[in-house]
Amino acid sequence: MSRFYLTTAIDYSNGDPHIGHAYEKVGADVIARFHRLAGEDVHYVIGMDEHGQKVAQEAAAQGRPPQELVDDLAARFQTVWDRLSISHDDFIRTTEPRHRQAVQALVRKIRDAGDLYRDRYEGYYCTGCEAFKREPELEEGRCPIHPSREIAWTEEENWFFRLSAYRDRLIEHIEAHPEFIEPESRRNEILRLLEGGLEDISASRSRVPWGVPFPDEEGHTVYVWFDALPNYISAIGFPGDEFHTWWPAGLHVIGKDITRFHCVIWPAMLLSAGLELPRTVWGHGFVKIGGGKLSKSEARLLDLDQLIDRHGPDAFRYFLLREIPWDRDRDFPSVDAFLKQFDERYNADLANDLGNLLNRTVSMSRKYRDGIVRRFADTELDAQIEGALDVYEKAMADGRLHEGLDAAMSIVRAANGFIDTEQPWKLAREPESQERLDDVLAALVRGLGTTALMLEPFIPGKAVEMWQRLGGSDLPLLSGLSEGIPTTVPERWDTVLFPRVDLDDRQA
Ligand code: ME8
Repeated sequence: MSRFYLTTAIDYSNGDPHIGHAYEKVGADVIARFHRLAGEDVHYVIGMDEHGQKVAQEAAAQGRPPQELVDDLAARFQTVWDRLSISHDDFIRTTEPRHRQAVQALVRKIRDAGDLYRDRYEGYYCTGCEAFKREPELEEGRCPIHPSREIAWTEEENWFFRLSAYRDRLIEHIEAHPEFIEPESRRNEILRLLEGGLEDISASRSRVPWGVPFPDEEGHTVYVWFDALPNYISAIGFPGDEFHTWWPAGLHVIGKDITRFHCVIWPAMLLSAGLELPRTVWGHGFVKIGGGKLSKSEARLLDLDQLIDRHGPDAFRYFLLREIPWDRDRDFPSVDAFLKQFDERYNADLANDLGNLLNRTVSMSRKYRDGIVRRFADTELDAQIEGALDVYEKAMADGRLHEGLDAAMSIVRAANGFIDTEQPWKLAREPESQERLDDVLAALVRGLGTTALMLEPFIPGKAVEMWQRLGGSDLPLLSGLSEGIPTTVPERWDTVLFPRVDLDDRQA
């Protein structure tokens, strides 16, 4: 069985989970679930980035010990991920002993390779990015990504990592393996950055006690990015041999703001330590409101628990992936516009198109055939189902999740059109059309069963429910789909899959 190791960014423990975090974890979960459906052995890891100045400052602002803050936030994030059915196999926290040991082992390997040296750092530091900044990167003395934060002038004796030595090897690797950075726009950004040259970076901090102790260097901690990036190997047992079960990773999913860390610094660290590089780093786009980054108040208005309560967890997962392409940004004009779009999508796609199709199919199958599904010949709908399944498998394997989702929903649209043209209620009255009626009903059941499987990565709970309403029990793998389509549709359930909401009554 082929293995697929998939990770997301580990989230900073300095505030509540927000919609950007949810988008990333759900998107990666869709990928994990798709690979499982394809029969692969998947290991999906998410977690928390709990060290560094940003977290220490937040704890100080709240007057609490940092460990207490990060424990609370880890529990809070995990509760939301459970509510959203994120199917991760592990949850790594950078304050865990297994992580500390792995980071120290990696730092030692990099030092043994001759890539660490002591020097004095003088320059700016942005706590928002947790990164050192060069003068030309600042705008009017501030970080353009975190303009509300003060930039701190920093002077410290540090350990430096010889990043500059890896520039040529990184360019060669990216050119020889274009799939290393996806989508293409991100690859081009990184190539431009590398062409501009690389400077060595600081790998330790002497004034930030909240971190992993730097090996054999009293008073220094490991710089937070040097600590965070190795989570991808600490979670699978590095430096123990078991780490080779999953390494190299198949895919690191991250946001576009941190591609530099994942496509330059991380691979350079791995090369220095003599470890293999991940196959692909995917830099997804950003959820924006009003053209800008999510502000704190917007994030609060788009509270994840409330969004999940609004139409249920699956509807929220559906909306995120339906509206925000996996390879680009998506800007909503305002919080209200976001909510309105969510409600409309819910009613149009899930309550009407999908929910009604299921209802109609089940009732007609019961009414005309007591639920027995019989097929004499293929119909036009069967051909459309085959075509959609092909498009889906290719799009999903390439990470075009929005196209995969659209392929699944194209079956729903085709099936609704098919009912309108075939008019099964008329066929039922015509003695000469009885075989056609069977074929039409069989194609509808097959269409919905196929859609349920294709939608499982996106709406895992409702997909199983759809499958059961058609008479199935456990969902099959993609390879077992054609033999697995249910053949006896049970009585109608008295609940609806996605109850319609009355939009006039709803306040945003
Ligand atoms: O960057 N839309 O943590 P983080 C989409 N700890 N994605 C978004 C987003 C938005 N509006 N806002 C943030 C960190 N993200 C580091 C990562 S990995 C070794 C360390 C994404 O909590 C962001 O791009 O700031 C990142 O991938 C993830 O959420 C966590 O962001």
